[in-house]
Amino acid sequence: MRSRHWHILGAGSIGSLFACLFDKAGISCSLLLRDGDPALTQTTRRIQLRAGGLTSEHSFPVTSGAHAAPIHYLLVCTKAYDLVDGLAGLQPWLAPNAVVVLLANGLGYQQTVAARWPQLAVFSGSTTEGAFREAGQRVLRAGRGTTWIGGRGTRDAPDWFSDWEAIDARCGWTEDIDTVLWRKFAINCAINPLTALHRCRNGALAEPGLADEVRALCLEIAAIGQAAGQGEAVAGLYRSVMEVVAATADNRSSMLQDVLAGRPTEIGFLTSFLVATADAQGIDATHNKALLAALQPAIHPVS
Ligand code: KPL
Repeated sequence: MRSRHWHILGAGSIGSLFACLFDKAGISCSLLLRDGDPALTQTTRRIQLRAGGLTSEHSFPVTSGAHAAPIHYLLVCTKAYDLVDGLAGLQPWLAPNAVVVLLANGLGYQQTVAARWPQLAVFSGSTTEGAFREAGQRVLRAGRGTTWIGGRGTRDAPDWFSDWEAIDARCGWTEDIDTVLWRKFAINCAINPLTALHRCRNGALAEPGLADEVRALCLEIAAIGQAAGQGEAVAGLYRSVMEVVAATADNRSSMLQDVLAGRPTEIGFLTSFLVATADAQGIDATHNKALLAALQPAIHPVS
């Protein structure tokens, strides 16, 4: 009999996917909404998961932090720019030593969380699962990926990780989550802003004109990574990026989806963080700075 109950903050496509995978594995979980969210008038949410031609239906309790307290196991799948505020809103309802797994794109918020909540057991994750919301609460699992979780200074997987091993997904524990996060960050820096700028699917980055831009960006990102002590994460970056481009050719990147939906983007936790890292190391970031400048009209459209 399992006794752990996971709360999921951020029921977008990835949060919904993991909620459904937990539910399928018999692991209890609920969806956390912020105080004042109009959806709190519902007590349950039904999510349909379409995967491999099959559709399954899942029903989850919907709750606010106050009603969920004390929260022992929290999975945060918000956008990077919502993560710190989301966690701050839940802070009063977290049990001392609560386990918090952060599964968002980008870099930068991890340091903020560690500095602000040193008492929490914070872990980070990185996933290449592909999911998107087809309509309403219907989520399509577009591609199976791998999810890595780890925490600084935690060599062996804690007991709670057995929940992740029980779900129908490739999940691994890593003692070097920083390298995993940096590698995904570098890949996202090469793909997401360019696809948002050119409003193209990932596959278009393999076409002649754009592939040269990707190569120039990768060279620069790799040099910045090297200078920041992340040589292992950026080794063979262009090849890795092109593999992801091929594997996700039909996808719209998350940043392009944000731009098309008129939402804020995660640029502050991708290219802006990269450029700040380059400046701190005294490394050239001409291509990424130009990309950041070119993107401004797309990410802050004048209405
Ligand atoms: O992680 C992604 C994203 O869009 O955020 C990639 C891997 C680029 C897939 O689209």
